[in-house]
Amino acid sequence: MTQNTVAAPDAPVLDREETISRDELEALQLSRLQHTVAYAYDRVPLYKRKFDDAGIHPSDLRELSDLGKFPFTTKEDLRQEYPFGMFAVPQNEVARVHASSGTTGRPTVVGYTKNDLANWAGLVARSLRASGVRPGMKVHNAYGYGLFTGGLGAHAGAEALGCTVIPMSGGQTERQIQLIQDFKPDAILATPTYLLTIADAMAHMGVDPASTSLKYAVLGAEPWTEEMRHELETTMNIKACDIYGLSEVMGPGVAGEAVETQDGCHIWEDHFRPEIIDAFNPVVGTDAVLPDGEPGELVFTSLTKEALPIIRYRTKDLTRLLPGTARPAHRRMGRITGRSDDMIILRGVNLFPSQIEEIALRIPELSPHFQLELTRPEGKRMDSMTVRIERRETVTVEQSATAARALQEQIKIHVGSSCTVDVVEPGSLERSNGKLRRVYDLRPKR
Ligand code: DLL
Repeated sequence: MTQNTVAAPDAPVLDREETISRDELEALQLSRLQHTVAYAYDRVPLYKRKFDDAGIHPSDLRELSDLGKFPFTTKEDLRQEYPFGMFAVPQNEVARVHASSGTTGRPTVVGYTKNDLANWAGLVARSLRASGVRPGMKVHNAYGYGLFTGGLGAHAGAEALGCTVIPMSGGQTERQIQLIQDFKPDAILATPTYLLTIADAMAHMGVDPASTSLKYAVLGAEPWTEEMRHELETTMNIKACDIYGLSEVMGPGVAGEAVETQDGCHIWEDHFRPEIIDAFNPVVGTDAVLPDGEPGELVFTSLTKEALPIIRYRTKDLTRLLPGTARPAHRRMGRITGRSDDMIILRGVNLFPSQIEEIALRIPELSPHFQLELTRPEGKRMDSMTVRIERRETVTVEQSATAARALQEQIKIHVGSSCTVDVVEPGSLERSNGKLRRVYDLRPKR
């Protein structure tokens, strides 16, 4: 258990949709879903083509489970329709666009009508409130502003909630720290690894990270673990909650975590219908939809979006659906273990960086700063992995050698892979400015 001295926030007034019964919610989902599939079919040529090819018509959607008969949408579809081919409204009704950074190929472009922006802000406000943020609080927003949905999405949500927003964006860490000390914000919005960068830089500047005015952090945009939550909560004396989302479906605020339970993000099911499918089944059809509780790939259908309705979007995020708790009608998602396309296959063993984070943070001598390097040594047919990880400042080189052996053993036991562990000097690995790159794959391309 994490110990900290942050008091529970006052009980908030919730949206009506947060408190409705599951039956009421499903009735709302069905009517919104029927509208959305018909709307997408009528207005977006790609959907008409795909539905016709699959021999399915919007009128075939009579109950929620019929959704499984409709074709999936992928990132590739959005790329092919670049830039605006998937928009369902004329350009003059598009109030804003965002785009993914797209390290390879074309970026994916997403659009919002005024109503979409209002719904988005409302859902981010709902997520922040669930995570302990209250009207009147000062909110330091360190998600990057610009085409990325994090900065402006979180900004609008915090404003809609009635907070005072400090629009910092990512980077310029020393300045962020100065302003945290001067403006005394109650909450911070950032990626978990960027908050770690801030905490680390505070310590170097002689500022005790546990002594700031910050009480709540709402962290997302990349995978993180319970061990990382514990690390951040204890070093900063805050309550840290998760927030999930993706541009293609909306942006941050598709799902948010409640501070009183801290047991995973509630998917806001009045706006999105989630499904879990068998990600590794090569022939994905209706039979690929898995029951709640089973791990697989998360798929979303939007229920209210106007500019970019999205039908059965394959997120590539791996998780499972769990029953609602703090918001009983809204199912939760388990922590994202990783993305199906980020999975490392090392000599036949599947692994995700989050597994290494989980194991490493249980070894007190090791810090949360690590990278994974994958290589294929010359003349060898086998790949190898090096975990490069910083030791804690207080730990000697001798102590870290024992820790390295412990990490190597634990990875072998829990993941099943042999690897090399290289414990490096504190401060020597690159720090995060937003979404952190953990994996450096230097293997020759096949
Ligand atoms: O990262 C939206 C966002 C901004 C969410 C700020 C939360 C906070 P994209 O850039 O489109 O959008 O990236 C979406 O990031 O498919 C996941 O793989 C990952 N991701 C987002 N939130 C989480 C999270 C934003 N809480 C992709 N845990 C998604 C794990 C997350 N992964």
